[in-house]
Amino acid sequence: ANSSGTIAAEPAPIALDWSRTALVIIDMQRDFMEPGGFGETLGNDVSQLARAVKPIAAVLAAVRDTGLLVVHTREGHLPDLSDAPPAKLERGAPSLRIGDPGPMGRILIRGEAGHDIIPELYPLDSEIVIDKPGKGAFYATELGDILQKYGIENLLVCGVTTEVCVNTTVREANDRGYRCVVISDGCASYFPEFHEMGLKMIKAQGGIFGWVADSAAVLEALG
Ligand code: TIU
Repeated sequence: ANSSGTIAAEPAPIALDWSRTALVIIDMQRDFMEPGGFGETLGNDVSQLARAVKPIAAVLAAVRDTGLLVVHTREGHLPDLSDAPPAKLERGAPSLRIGDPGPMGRILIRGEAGHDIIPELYPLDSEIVIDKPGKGAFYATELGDILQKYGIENLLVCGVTTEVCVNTTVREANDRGYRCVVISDGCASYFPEFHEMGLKMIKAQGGIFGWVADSAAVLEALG
């Protein structure tokens, strides 16, 4: 495999040293992807997210071959909800909120079936899994320390949802000095128009938060 590559991204191509690049897969959890989870309790049509799975699986396979650092994130809370702010807990249908029992276990609680990553994208034991209480993957997690330890400067970012956890994480990463390339077809939203605008917001103004490229362009660069 090559040690570096150039991704045909927007607003401009970007050359990346793979040894300083990590793939970050955001919140590909059953709670967001499947009926009966947190996403659906918020009133969303979860079928909108399935389209991101195959592109992510293809990039994940290529990245594993090339030897990039792989980071998976999961949004969720401790069983006693001590890390969940009241302002987050009080939202959603009163009948089924964070911590309530659902068909996949307690909604958005660490250790429950719904909180886990979907089988198609399941982490290898050698990969990093970050549990996060918020939308951004840096807030109240060890992610920054881990990336620093591995000498990471660039992030390939994908997952769900485009305008919520993906955008929040990219904005956090941008302020911390990381170059972020968001994989367009490896992200999805419950709202197709938010997906489209969420990607535009990242690459507008000369790439104000980062770059956007589709999975084919990322695979091509990985060789
Ligand atoms: N609701 C929604 O679009 N997303 C979230 O609550 N979390 C993530 O995006 N992971």
